[in-house]
Amino acid sequence: MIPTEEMGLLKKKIFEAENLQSNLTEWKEQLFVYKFALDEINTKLNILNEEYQHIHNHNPIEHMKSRIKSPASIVKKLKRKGLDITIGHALEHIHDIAGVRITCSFISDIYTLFEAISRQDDIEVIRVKDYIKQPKANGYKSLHLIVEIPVFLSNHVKKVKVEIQIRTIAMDFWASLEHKIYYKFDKEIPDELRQELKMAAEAAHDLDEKMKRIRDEVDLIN
Ligand code: 0O2
Repeated sequence: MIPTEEMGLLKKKIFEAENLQSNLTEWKEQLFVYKFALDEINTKLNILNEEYQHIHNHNPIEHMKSRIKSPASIVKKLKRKGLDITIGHALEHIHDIAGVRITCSFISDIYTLFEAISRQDDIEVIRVKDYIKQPKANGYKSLHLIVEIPVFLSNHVKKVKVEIQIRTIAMDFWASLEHKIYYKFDKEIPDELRQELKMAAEAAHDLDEKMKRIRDEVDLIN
């Protein structure tokens, strides 16, 4: 025979588990639509890339990777923003639940893509953060767009936000390493390493400039 107090605790735990399960099911249902938004954006970007290849004999996109943020990362970001953990807050305040990262060879490709994306009638660019023109203090560079795209479901149309990060290969190389170091040192990068990263960001920028000059010279020959 289980004592009344223990029985009460057990019932509470079962209630919490059932609640968590139903929350998780609701989260999964709400997040499902972000996959469709990513499918649409990926198709649009592939079309742009192939069209440029066809017309200009040049691919603005070197590499493209998309992902849906995991519920655990969404919860972490909500906590970081000091918000209660609800699906409503996630949908309203987390703009990178669906994310695409594009790497380009040249800085000019980044703005070519930005303009082409902005010209599409069914995409609304709702926020632009240009960390290339205004890099972050640590040296981070990238162009971030938050766009909204309509997803046509069986009985309604849903506007879904997608974050698009566009950067050169050199910027991406830097950002991947900095991201690893940031988490390895639990977000407190030692000063010396911070300085080295800053210098590496400048070297990455120099490389981008040098590659552009070489390409321009080759274009003059052809
Ligand atoms: P993680 O770990 O990559 O998932 P917002 O509420 O949208 O205004 P947010 O999301 O911080 O605030 O906007 P921002 O500045 O556009 O940054 C979004 C993403 O850009 C980050 O996602 C990173 O992926 C990347 N990013 C921004 N700053 C840096 C940086 O200094 N170094 C590196 N390596 N990446 C950066 P998350 O979810 O914050 O992080």
